[in-house]
Amino acid sequence: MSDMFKVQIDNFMARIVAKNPGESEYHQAVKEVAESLIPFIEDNPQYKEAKILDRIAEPERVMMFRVAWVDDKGQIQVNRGFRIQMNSAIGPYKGGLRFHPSVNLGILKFLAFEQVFKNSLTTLPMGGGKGGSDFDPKGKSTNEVMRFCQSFMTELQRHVGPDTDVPAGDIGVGGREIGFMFGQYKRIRNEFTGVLTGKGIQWGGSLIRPEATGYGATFFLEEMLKVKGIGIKGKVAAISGSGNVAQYATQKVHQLGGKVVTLSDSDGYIYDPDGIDEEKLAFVMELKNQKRGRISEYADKYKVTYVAGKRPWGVKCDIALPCATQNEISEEDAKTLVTNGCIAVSEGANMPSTPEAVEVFLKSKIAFGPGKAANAGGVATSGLEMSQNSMRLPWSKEEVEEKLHTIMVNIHKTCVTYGIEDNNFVNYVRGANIGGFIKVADSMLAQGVI
Ligand code: NDP
Ligand code: 2IT
Repeated sequence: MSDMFKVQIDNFMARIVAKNPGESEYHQAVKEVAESLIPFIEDNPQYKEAKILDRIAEPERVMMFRVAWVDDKGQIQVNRGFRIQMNSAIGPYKGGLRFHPSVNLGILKFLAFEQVFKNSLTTLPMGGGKGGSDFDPKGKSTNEVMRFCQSFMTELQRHVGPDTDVPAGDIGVGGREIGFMFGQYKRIRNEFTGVLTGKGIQWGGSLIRPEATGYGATFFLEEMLKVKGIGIKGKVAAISGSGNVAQYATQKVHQLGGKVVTLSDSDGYIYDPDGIDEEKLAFVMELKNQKRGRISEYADKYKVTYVAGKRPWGVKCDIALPCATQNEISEEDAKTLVTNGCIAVSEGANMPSTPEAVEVFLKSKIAFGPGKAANAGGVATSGLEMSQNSMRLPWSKEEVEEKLHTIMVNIHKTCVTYGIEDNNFVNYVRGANIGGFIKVADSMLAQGVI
């Protein structure tokens, strides 16, 4: 990159850091995008004159609110709730809700920012948003989770709606929490609408939405491998996490003939050299989604290795799908993966690779699919859920999976269009950032200075 661009990026980032102090994840996400976009904007001065990059990095609106609730012991608990309405240029704000003790403004702003580009890449009419709370669902009873969700939605309902802002799940928010929040919204507003996605199938949900993020990340991986003339069949996969995204990535990799040998949670990882098949995955799903236990119990049950306090990136693999959380692949981890022969990384999680790890992947020319492209299948299928809610007609499993597959193939094509470099190397980071940017930027131009 030329010195001129480096100076422009540094100046832009100095403004971002000064305006958003202490929000390190937000700085990280914006910098990655700025590095792709500043050279592109130089060639497309209409965006520069309209200060699109400065505008896109400033949320349209941020809500922060108190969420008080009563625990099972009768004690009052106080959490903080958030909703970031980042960009509505191409549709109502759309993006998940995260419940995790680490949640803060900077983390949700990074997620909302990435969501703007991701949602644009899906080709569906969805703006970008994100929200959540520092509430920790671990160790809470179902009644406590319900009371928290009801209190959270009592405030959030003022800010959302099917044509305004449509939240969904993320870490710590799955079908159970969406149900409690939907119930409270309906009760307060007296409206049965598509205000949330990820709903239960009997009350407005879409088939394949639970599967969509993990399936989509695997379809994206498949497309990246196709460029190299290979498939998933016979490949050994390391997957992190053991929640929604990890579970369905495991299922799809297995269905396509790959062998998933690791899963993890925040306490450690399991290594199963024989691979995680449908039966073992059913055990994981019951363990995680019903019993809400720890992944170490898999090692007890199937007599395999459990490594406490570590991530799975030291395990030899051909392909890697990080599906837990941000910054879970360090520079060292990335070097280990590449040295061990890993040829492709598809990010099921949002920003799981540190900037240093991304650099290692790009330099070593392995196929690296960044989250805003690779995990867009989740929100894309949320978009399909919104369509079905508007029509009041559901689609079949096959129809939704086919649409999801087509969307992922097209996102891959967009990334190739804008990310192709010398010797046919595809820089998916640049491809996703520019490919996601153009539609949002052009819509902002058309809608005037707002
Ligand atoms: P879940 O809550 O279902 O699962 C999260 C998994 O990641 C759990 O195994 C959890 O372990 C682990 N994890 C969470 N935080 C940490 C941490 N700080 N360190 C180590 N492990 C951690 O969430 P999802 O599967 O829905 O989300 C996973 C990732 O995918 C997130 O980055 C999310 O933003 C992203 N994503 C999700 C989409 C969706 O549709 N759900 C769509 C697109 C992206 P533990 O149980 O111990 O906390
Ligand atoms: O990060 C994400 O894309 C999600 N958590 C899914 C968002 C959605 O609205 O389905």
